[in-house]
Amino acid sequence: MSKLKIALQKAGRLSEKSLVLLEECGIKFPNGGGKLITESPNFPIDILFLRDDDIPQYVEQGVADVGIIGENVFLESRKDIGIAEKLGFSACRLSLAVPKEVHYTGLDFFNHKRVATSYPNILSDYFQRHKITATIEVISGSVEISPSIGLAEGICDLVSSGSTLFSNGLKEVEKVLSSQAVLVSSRNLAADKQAILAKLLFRIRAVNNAKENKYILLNAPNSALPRIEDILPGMNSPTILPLAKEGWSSLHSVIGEDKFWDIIDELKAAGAEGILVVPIEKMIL
Ligand code: PRT
Ligand code: ZN
Repeated sequence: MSKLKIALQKAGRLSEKSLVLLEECGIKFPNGGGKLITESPNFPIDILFLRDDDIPQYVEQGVADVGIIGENVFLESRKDIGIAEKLGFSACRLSLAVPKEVHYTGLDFFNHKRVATSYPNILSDYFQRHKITATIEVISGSVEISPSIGLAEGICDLVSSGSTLFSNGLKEVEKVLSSQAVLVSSRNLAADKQAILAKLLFRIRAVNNAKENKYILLNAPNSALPRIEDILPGMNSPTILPLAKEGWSSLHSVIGEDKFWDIIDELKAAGAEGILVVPIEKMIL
């Protein structure tokens, strides 16, 4: 039987979270032990451990069928592969930054300046779109020290908390790209591999939908139910069960994690009591 080959980052920021996602999808695999390839005993998948920068090429060439990388690596690679799913973890942004003492008034600052980056393709597209003429100095690491050693007037690098920029005396001035981990896929998968990928995607979506939602249970007087049902934008209509207490019901529904605190206040105001919010492990839509 054919198997799907998935490429994951061997050691880095995406490694652990990629493996956790597969585990949450019920896919088991032996403890790597430094091996470059390992097979799952309970799902038709082989895992290849690679450097993230090599993954787009391997997927394009069919050495791997799918892979997990940052959107930044996907776009920079310019390989002919597709994004099958955005995965929601390892979020960061690719930003332009300049020394903090610079009086920055807009993108024009970069005209005829040197900008150091490991993302020359993304940056040159960005400058072209914004009609900026700058020299891009390509370096592969420690981009943030370039201004202080006189290599460039600005940098374009990944930022998450901003503390690396801060501790190097730089300030973020423009966001070039928002990025997160994505599942990339070859454009020519055989039908049997496509079927395995569909199964994998079904599981990934169930896991990620669950993370974005909470299960909510509450008690309310029957007179308050119509108002409460309006407040709760559940998957379907909520489940309502009568309580032993005369004229009261228990209501169960699903709410988005992001709306949670706003909705709680409205529910209390509408007469809800004993509100319980619990995590959902898997959610099939
Ligand atoms: O060895 P290999 O080539 O496989 O790994 P790598 O060193 O190229 O990549 P790695 O493990 O550092 O990052 C993998 C992916 O994680 C990136 O391609 C991004 O999609 C994502 N990611 C998320 C980040 C960050 N957040 C991040 N903060 N990648 C890098 N950084 C670095 C950034 O380059 C800068 O040096 O962290 C520093 C900034 O962080 P803050 O928190 O100080 O702003
Ligand atoms: Zn890398």
